Amino acid sequence: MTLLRVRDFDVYKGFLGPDRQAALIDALRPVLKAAPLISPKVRGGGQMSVRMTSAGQFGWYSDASGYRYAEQQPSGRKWPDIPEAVLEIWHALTGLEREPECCLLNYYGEGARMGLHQDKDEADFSYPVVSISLGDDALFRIGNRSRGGKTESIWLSSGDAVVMGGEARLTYHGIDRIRFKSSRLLPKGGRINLTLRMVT
Ligand SMILES: O=C(O)CCC(=O)C(=O)O
Repeated sequence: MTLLRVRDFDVYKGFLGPDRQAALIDALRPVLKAAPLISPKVRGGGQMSVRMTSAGQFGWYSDASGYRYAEQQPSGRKWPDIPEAVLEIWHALTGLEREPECCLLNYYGEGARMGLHQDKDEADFSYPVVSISLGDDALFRIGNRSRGGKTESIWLSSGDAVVMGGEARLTYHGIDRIRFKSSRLLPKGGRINLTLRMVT
C-alpha cells in the first residue's frame, strides 16, 4: 500500500488486496438485491450517467425536485444495513468509533462520469468522507474549495481508498471517465465506488 497526499486528499493506493475486493463485492450483492440501482434524475429533468443505491440509516436520493438524504428507498422500504466489511474499512481509516450513517454506492458503466461537486449536505463537516474504489480504473479530478481554478487528476484503481477530511472535506471533486473493462473484478465491467458519510 502507498499513501499519497493530493491537495489534502489522502489516497491509499492498494488499500484492499484482491481477496478483500472480491469479499466486498460478495458483501454488496445482498445490498443491491434489497435496494436495486436507480438512474437518478436531477432537478430540471436530466439524468445522471451513474447508477446509484445506498445502505445505512440514510440513502442519497435525487429526483426532479432535487437531491437529499432520505431515510427510505423510493419504494418506501428502509435501506439495507451497511455490510460489516465496509464498516471495518471506515473504522480502520478514520479511527472513529461512530459508524457512518450512509454508504452511497455509485455504479459507473461504460461512459458514466460524475461532474465536479462538493459533498455539503451533511450536518458536520468535521467528519471525513471515505471513498472505496472497486472495479475499473477511474480518473478522479480534484479542484478547489470554490468552483473554478486549476485542477489535478489521479487515476483510482480497484482497491484504492480515499479519505476526504480536513481541508479536502469541502473540496470539489468528480470522475471524468472510467477505463471500461480495465478490471476483471465485476463480471460485466464497470466500477463501483462506495462513499461512507456521516449525515447528522
Ligand atoms: O466515484 C468516486 O470516486 C467519487 C464519488 C463522489 O464524488 C461522490 O459520491 O460524491
